[in-house]
Amino acid sequence: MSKSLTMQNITDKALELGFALIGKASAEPLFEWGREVERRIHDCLIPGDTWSRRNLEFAPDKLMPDARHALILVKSYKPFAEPFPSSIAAYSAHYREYPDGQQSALLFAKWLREMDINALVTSKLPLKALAVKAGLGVYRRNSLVYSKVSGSFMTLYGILVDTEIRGDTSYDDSSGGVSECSGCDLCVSRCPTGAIMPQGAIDLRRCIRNHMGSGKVVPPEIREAYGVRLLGCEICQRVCPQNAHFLKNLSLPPHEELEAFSLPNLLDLTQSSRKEALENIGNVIGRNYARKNRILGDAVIAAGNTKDPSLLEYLKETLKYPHVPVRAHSAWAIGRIGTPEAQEILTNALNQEKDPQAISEITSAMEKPDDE
Ligand code: B12
Ligand code: SF4
Ligand code: SF4
Repeated sequence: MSKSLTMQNITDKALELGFALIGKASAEPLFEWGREVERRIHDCLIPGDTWSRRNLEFAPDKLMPDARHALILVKSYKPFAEPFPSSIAAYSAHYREYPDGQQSALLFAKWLREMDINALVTSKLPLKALAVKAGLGVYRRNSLVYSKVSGSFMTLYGILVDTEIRGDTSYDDSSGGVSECSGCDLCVSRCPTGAIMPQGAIDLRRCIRNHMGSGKVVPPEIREAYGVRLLGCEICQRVCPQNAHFLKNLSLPPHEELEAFSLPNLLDLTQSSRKEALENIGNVIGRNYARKNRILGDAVIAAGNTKDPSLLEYLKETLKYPHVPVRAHSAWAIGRIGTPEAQEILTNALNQEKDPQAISEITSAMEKPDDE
């Protein structure tokens, strides 16, 4: 039982658990972050209703009244090689790495509690702002934090502690916390939906990732930019010259893992296949993301973007699925495939459909067959 831990002890333990870096920031409220969120909600860059459901908290003492520090743990990962094979819906390595890092963060907190230090693992704090404050990296214009060890390819975890931890980390990558993007604006110009504002704020209405997993109808103007992806978009990281070094020698996930993300597997509505498919992808990206209607809604968009007529046999079934966004996306996807068979499926569905939003999607899909 000892409360006299130093940053050196803490760093040794973090490295032992597989983290690349750890830093500490004081537990004072992050007023600047709070003001920036308010501004973005006011300017409609952040939709206020969905944001409040995230329950992010800029004042650490709301989560732990006697918090002294926020410890920020950094786990580095290699992104996957791209493109994925044509019938596979892509997912970002971030989501594969996150659950393991979370387990390690929980072990870290347990270890701290064994030293009589109250420790709370939380994802409810602004982790990027804290990482920058802890000197672990800098913000760049794509709104992500970059460290010297991983570029932007890292996952962050926060642990609040109630005890003073002496000493500093041996590195300081803060450079004032501000990006050195200078003349570059590649992420701004290459984001397929124009979601990155020149000043470095993300317009959540346009960011593809913000629509993924929402379970809602994705605005039609965003759907094509999804590409054949299921979870995550890395375009603004892959075009970044500051990440070039970390984008060498990449590999695809193992074959068995990729199979779980094959579109026929994801779209098959047969009861037993569905359960198995969700279990398999949940084992990779975590159960929180592997939710039935949400996965199906996004998989259908990815299927439309393959323009592969062999997927019509699945899409004609998802076009009858109970959740309206899945039907709406299915109509769009079938229209995008655009073969005579696709037209026939849409015509038949129009006679059966009762929901006004789904009817409108079927009608637009029939009116504008995608003949690019
Ligand atoms: C909400 C959220 C999202 C939202 C909104 C993202 C956003 N940029 O706000 C959506 C769903 C879109 C999203 C997407 C992604 N996310 Co996210 N997300 C979060 C979450 C929960 C909160 C982020 C947040 O605080 N946003 C609010 C804004 C106001 O905060 P901010 O971006 O820090 O804003 C500051 C800067 O803009 C800076 N600033 C202001 N003006 C300027 C001007 C310039 C020039 C610069 C450089 C900076 C700057 O000051 C602001 C206030 O402090 C965190 C987890 C957490 N608990 O923190 C993960 C997190 C940020 N996401 C993460 C990741 C990996 C992603 C994705 C890459 C996932 C993927 N592969 O698709 C994408 C990237 C999209 C992008 N370019 O941001 C990682 C980031 C790792 C890193 N290297 O930074 C985090 C930390 C998750 C984690 N635990 O690892 N995400
Ligand atoms: S994650 Fe994709 S859609 Fe979102 S800002 Fe980056 S490039 Fe644009
Ligand atoms: S692509 Fe250019 S502007 Fe965008 S984050 Fe990287 S260096 Fe900065």
